[in-house]
Parts: sequence; C-alpha cells; structure tokens
Amino acid sequence: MGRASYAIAIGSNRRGYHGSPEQEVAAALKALGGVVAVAPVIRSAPLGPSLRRYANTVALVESPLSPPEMLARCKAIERSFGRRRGRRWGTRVLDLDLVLWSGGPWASHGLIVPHPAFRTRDFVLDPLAQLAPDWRDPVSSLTIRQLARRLRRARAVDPAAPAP
Ligand code: PH2
Ligand code: MG
Ligand code: MG
Repeated sequence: MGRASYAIAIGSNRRGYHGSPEQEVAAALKALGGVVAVAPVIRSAPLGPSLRRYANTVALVESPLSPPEMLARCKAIERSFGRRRGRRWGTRVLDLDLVLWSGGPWASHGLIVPHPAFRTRDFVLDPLAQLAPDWRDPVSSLTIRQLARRLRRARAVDPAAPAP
C-alpha cells in the first residue's frame, strides 16, 4: 500500500506520565510520528459521564499503515500512556480515534472509518475544519467545512442537539 493520510482525533482529560492533559496530547503527537499538521489544542466540556474537561485536537498523519495496523498502533500508544480499559467514556489519559483516512469507507472487525460519531462532535469537527475543510466525508458526501457548519447551526438552535 502507498502512503495514506489519516485524520486522528486526540483527547485527554486526566494527568499521566507526561503531565497535564495538554502535555499528554503533545507527547501523543510525538509518539504517533508522521504528523504533517496539527490543529491548536482546545479545551472542551466533556461529552458523557466524565466531569473533567478534555484537551482535544486533531492531527493529520501520513503513514504506509492500513487502518487496522494504524488502529493497533493507536491502541499500543494509548496503553503505553497508561490507559486502562474501564467504564465506557470514563476519564482517560489518552484517546486516539481514527476519524478519516484517504482510502474512503473502511469496516473490519472492531473498526469503522469514518468514525461513526464524528459528525456530531464539535471537539473533532472544529479542529479538523482548520486542517482539512475541503476533505469530503465519503459517507455523507459533505465536506468537513459543511459538517462543522451544520453542527454549529444545530447547536445554535438547541445546545443539546444530538445529530443534525
Ligand atoms: N471523548 C469521549 C467522550 N467525551 N468529550 C470531549 N469533550 N472530548 C472527547 O475527546 C471526548 C468526550 C470518548 O472518547
Ligand atoms: Mg473517543
Ligand atoms: Mg477511542
């Protein structure tokens, strides 16, 4: 396989070996390798049961790895950062999610790309829109810019709006 581009969402809402959530995100970018662009790190209110705010960003990564290989790499990095499997959406030192890759839709055991929930998450769409506004979601056929705008409009009407 030639080189593929990946959009990887990075989140942390707990201190770890590297320090604060922001420092965990910075260390994760180094661990990932192949990073060609990173959006500014934002602080976002937790979606779900956790009470702690997240540091979030999105990175564009170029890699020869296939999606399952990239997922395995992300999981290995999460583990090396001290992540433990626990309560779904509990606080975590590091979360690395494959949001998009340049090869179109992908589905295999335990992995769906595009990430099924990314269209409703402002902490993914806003950073991603700064890096790749014209990248087209192969499922909805909308660009990232359009998805981000659509979510912002839905939230302006109803801040708790789930999916637009
Ligand atoms: N990740 C989750 C659940 N909730 N909330 C924010 N703000 N940012 C996240 O990255 C996040 C979340 C599950 O991975
Ligand atoms: Mg996640
Ligand atoms: Mg995850």
